[in-house]
Amino acid sequence: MTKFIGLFCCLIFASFIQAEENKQEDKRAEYIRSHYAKYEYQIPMRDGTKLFTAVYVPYDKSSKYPIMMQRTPYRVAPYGVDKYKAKLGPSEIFEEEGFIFVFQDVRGKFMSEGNYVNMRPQDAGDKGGKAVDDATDTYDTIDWLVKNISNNNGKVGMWGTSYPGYYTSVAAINSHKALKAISPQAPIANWFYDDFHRNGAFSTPMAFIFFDTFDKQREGQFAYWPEGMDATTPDGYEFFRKLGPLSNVNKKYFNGERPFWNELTEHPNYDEFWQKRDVLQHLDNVKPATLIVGGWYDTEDLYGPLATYQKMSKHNKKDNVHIIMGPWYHGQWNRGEGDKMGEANFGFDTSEWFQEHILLPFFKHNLKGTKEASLAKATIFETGANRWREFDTWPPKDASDVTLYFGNNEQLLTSTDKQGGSSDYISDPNKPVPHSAHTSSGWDRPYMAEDQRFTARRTDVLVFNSDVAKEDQTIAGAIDLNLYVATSQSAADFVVKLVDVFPGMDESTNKVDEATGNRHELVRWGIIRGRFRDSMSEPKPFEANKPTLVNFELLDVLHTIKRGHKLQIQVQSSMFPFMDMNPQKYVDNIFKAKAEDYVKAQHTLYHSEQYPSSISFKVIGH
Ligand code: PG9
Repeated sequence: MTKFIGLFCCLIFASFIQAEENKQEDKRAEYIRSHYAKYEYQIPMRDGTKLFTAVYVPYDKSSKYPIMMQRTPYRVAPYGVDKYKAKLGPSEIFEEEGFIFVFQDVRGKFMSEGNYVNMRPQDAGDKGGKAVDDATDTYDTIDWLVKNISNNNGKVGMWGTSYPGYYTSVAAINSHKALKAISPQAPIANWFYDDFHRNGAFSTPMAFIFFDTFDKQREGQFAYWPEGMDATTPDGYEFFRKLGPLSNVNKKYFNGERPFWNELTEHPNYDEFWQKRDVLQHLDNVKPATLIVGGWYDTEDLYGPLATYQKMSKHNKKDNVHIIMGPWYHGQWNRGEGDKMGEANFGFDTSEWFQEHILLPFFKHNLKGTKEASLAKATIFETGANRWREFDTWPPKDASDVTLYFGNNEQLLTSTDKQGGSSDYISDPNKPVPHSAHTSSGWDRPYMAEDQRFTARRTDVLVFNSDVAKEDQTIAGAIDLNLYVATSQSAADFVVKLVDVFPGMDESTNKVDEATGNRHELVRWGIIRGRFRDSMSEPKPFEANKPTLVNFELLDVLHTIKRGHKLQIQVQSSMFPFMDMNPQKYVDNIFKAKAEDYVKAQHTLYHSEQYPSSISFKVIGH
């Protein structure tokens, strides 16, 4: 009975919270309606194509306002001048501060005319000609807005997350002179490294779920989002295992009717198709002030912000490019509380801190000319220690090198193992290592900081531990992996995870730590499809049982392994269903592999003097 009363109280409490949240949302909507007038335009581009654009203008005319624009392939709904968005800025403090907010459907999507091209190659050249791409569309739109929207102050800012983050980077190519500030947030930089590709491995759930609706072909303009197929189970592991080889996606579900899915499967290697879609090659001359935003736990676009920052900051003379990396999942900085990521706890609302102290001051300074505190080159959240740090380069220059070698008895050593040895495991495509202990569609987020005890205890996962740290050790930047491996077959993936192992006892109370004792918290993971070990464009098989060097990198971290903790490395050959399963028998194109190509294999990791597998990283002081 008490159980039922407890449950009843919980339900009442939950509906009370929901009612409070709804009230808050209604208040926001009311605020926006009473402070902004909405207009809709079809803005003509240089080739005559018209792009649908919604504009929200402050009623207040006591001063002129800058424009904050977002271009999106995800639609600018709701449509109709009487229908308002529930949110105009990255957060409500932008709406209160006052900007002219502009949202545009990109060429060929929803209510805009023209043809849509996924990650369209940006090849129209400089802005004088008649050729069009997304950069010229941005230029033409800005030109029209500053000339036609009343009470604007002639300055434009752009922001967007993910695909809209990519369109924000694109705006910097031969940019319009009115574009003064951009914030590409989790921008896609290169679709062979972001979202569904990772060093040649493929995220079936992401691509499958996304392209089911996004890639549905329809004629003309339309306001609604197409319907997707119904899920048949909440369990992605089950669903994607039953799906079988990737060639079944068209046979069982897409029926050949998702054009970009088809293109993707025709281009399994990093060929010209993908190379043309690498926006980084165009980012050498970025004029607007730039603030790149990324999340350490972004399972979709972590490569994008880091690579965009490296490219923009190295190749531009002006010191106008900044980055912030927080403890966030995809977009959490604009919509979540940013105090937790699954089981990891950061102690305070890092998203609110970012909006107030970084993002709004950045746009106000560059668009309204206010004298805000100057922004560090790199503002980076240090996980483990849970605090913000500022650097004048990222990764920090002032750092020392550490190399740890894999050794016998599950050890990580500071020198090569004199005893010599190797560790092996059987990788079975019929029973791949799950990417999470929890059930999801296969495309989830909190797994990025999940407790890894569920994999440490499997026989197909190798585990190596450092000694217990005697003092705090802060790892900064990317982690280099040098793995000497062999397989009994001709193809293999290697997944490496960097894990922070918490002590069992709380050092302040000398008691067992019930909450976090012995937690194995995931800090970073990465994968390489072994065929791409020497080149992403020219794959090749492994020679069976021959020790072979595989080099790759785990993307950057800023993480402190605290005194009393251990650094753990796990090595495995699947991360399912988030990553597709390698057949383990070499075939030219895995998208066309057959069921019989998926075979069990024994994989070996060497840790001897002759084949000294190792990891290297940089550590910084406090
Ligand atoms: N980068 C995200 C995405 C693109 C394509 C597939 C899946 C995810 C995004 O725009 O959210």
